[in-house]
Amino acid sequence: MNSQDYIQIEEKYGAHNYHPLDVVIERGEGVWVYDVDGNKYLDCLSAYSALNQGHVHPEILNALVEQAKKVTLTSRAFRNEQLPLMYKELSEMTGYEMSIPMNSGAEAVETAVKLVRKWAYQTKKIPYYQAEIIVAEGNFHGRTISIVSFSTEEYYKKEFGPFTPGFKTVPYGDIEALRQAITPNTAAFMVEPIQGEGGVIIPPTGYLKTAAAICKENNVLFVADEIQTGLGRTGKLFASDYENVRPDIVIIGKALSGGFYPVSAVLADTPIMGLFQPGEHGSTFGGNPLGAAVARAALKVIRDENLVEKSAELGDYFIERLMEIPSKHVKEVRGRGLLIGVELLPSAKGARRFCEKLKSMGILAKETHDNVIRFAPPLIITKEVIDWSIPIIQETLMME
Ligand code: IF1
Repeated sequence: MNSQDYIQIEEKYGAHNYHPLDVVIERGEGVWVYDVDGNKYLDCLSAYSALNQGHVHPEILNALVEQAKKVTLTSRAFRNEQLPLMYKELSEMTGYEMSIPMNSGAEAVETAVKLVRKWAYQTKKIPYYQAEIIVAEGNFHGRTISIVSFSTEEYYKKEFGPFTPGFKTVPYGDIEALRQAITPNTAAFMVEPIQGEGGVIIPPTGYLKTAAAICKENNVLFVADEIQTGLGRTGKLFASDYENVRPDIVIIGKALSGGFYPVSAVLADTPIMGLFQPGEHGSTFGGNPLGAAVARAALKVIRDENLVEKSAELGDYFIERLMEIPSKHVKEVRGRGLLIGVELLPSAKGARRFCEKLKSMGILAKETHDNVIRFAPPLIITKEVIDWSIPIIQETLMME
């Protein structure tokens, strides 16, 4: 069977909730993927930053295989010997006293929302069910009903109502709007330090720091969704580190598993995380020994291979080289670390056709928001591979 055969089957039997590039991947290794027709591509999406450690990292693979031979799932009705070590290593790496394990990013966001509300009633003493959470316009936090309830993108929520109340939106990057939105019933401000889906939007310098300070003044929790930006992607362990902000709650996912297996987590100190009581929250698979073993290995690779520093260095280099491309289509090249967006002018007529062209020349990248090409390769990429990619990206951006 070739690519077209697989695509036909997929279109017939699978829900049409995606419009993928027509490349049928059968194998991945490091920064490279191979399709069923034998073509090789540089992966410049990294599964939306879940593959910071690269495809099929041998150490994470080994952890997965070895753990799978022993025990994969205990449920949280019993304890297992991997989860305590994951907790401890996460705490040592991030500086947060406690964490709670989930699976998908959206589940971790839901968990953070529950935690924030619990804190609002128990600690802040907001009257029952009046707690409000402020979020930013253009946010992307996942796809559950509650999360799409506070999305500002029509196509993520249209026809999925009725929606969950208790959320307020303010423009991203607008400190005054945040200040004014806070009421005595505000429990938290939840924000992406860089908006990924929004088109790699970096807020004005000082925004996160001032927002965190305003939260502190008003006894409002500052919650950072670092699911996409965290664990080295932006050249720091967390993107919040750029402004020396230590959020009250941090949400991570994606690269926490190196792309092997869905593992997410919410991090906080004991006065907040300690509020959850037995039975109040959980998940069949969350904290299972296989996921915990994979996450431990994924974190170890980030540490041992200095992926945070690599992301910072190679990100700067990649951005510089992209900026040198004299294309009439480019409005702006921006990014932090290896989370890079190339925004095109309206006259370029959309980013999709450039992504198609890149694909035909061996680079997989994904457009976001119609007019931004996102370059986010695994953090193990080398200068040599970036040098290989630049002429291809240049030729693509120079087309009519
Ligand atoms: C899809 C976007 C990226 C996220 C942040 C939570 C989640 C995500 C900041 C939920 C997920 C994904 C999911 C993926 C597309 C993607 C995405 F373009 F839609 F926005 F990465 F840029 N918070 N992001 O970025 O995590 O439940 O998916 O594990 O196809 O939905 P999840």
